Amino acid sequence: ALLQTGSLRAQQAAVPQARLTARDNFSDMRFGLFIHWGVYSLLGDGEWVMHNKRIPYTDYSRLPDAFYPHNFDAKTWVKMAKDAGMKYITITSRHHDGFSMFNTKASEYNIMNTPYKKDPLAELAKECKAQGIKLFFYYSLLDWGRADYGYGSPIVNGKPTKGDWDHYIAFMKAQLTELLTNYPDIAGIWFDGEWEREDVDWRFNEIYALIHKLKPDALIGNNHHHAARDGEDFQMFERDLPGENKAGFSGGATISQALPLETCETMNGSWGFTITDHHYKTVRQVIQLLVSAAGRNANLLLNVGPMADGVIQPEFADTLRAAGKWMKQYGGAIYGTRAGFLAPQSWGVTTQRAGHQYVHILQTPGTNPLFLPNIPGHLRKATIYGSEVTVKYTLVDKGVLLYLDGLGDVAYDNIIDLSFE
Ligand code: FHN
Repeated sequence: ALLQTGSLRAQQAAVPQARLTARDNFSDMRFGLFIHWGVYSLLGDGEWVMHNKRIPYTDYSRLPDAFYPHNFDAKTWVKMAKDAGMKYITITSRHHDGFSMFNTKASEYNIMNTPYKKDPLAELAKECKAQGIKLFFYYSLLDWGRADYGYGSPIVNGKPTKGDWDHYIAFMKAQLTELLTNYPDIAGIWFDGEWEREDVDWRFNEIYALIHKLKPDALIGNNHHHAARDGEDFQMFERDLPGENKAGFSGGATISQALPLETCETMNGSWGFTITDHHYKTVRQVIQLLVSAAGRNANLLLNVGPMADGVIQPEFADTLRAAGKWMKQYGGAIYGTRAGFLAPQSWGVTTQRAGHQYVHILQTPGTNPLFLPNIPGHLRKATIYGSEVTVKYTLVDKGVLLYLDGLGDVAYDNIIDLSFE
């Protein structure tokens, strides 16, 4: 059980039951597909191409004229996620380039004004519902192109000196209202880009209240790289497991004890489709990341950047398929679990569900037998997960010595299932 301080309990008490349940269900899912897809996908140089290559907005905004994803098939994408053992999808509805990948009345700069003239997010929402997958929308707070955002202008008294901040906030509210009403099954919003302007008044109290009013069980996450704030329902860690700071983003973020956690990572090194990026993660790396996240109480949101034609490149699809095979066999030690009794170790992690602690051995430990201190209760048996093969053990003091001989038949992760009375 999570230790809760008085103030955390008070915060929780103010949150309606529908949202608390949705948060719990969110954690149960453990594995999701992140999708970065937009007009930038045409250039095959990532979603930051406009900024990185200093492409003037007027030039960049000709890309939509060429956007026609003739191979996009929502059914294929959702099935791919499902076969990978993923339980949800989070897709870019609008990224920093400001282009809306959905049918919006709030801006002309949207997918309906491409030759495609259709709303892929609507198709995706329909398919997700049909195939029982949750759908979240990524939404960028930062906008490189809109005049009212006034990109690059200094902030004075909580507002940018150029642009029209009130107008921009109203625009975002209008779009969020569309996203939460036109896609009624939407599970939540994944904000990003706040870090571009730390000193502006983002009016999150109003924005979050609007979202929760429109859909009381919608979950809000904000990739601001700080401790979670009031009104947020889950805390994400970009390219880091909670508690790590490899990516240099989450150094200051204290890990929420009350909220679900999520780690997002990419299949290679890029979010949006990048033709030159062949740094594909292996199946082993993906599984170990997923397990390491679960052992830290976090979901893994694993990103693919589909090509402009709507196809998810085969290198990604293959890995997802293999991950799905693994999840089918060992998902019982991942889905619906929480971080186990033992804090993450150099050799691996633990996850738990009622009556069970799963010991995931990801690297050969330095010692055999392996000592686990302070086991939670009376150990009834230890087996190799998913089999009747017993693992020898001796109880010592309040812990257990596990004899690891004969392990190694589980690819990527040796899971020992400790059953308790
Ligand atoms: O700038 C974005 C980036 O393009 C991508 O969307 C990632 C995903 O976590 N988030 C931002 C960087 O913090």
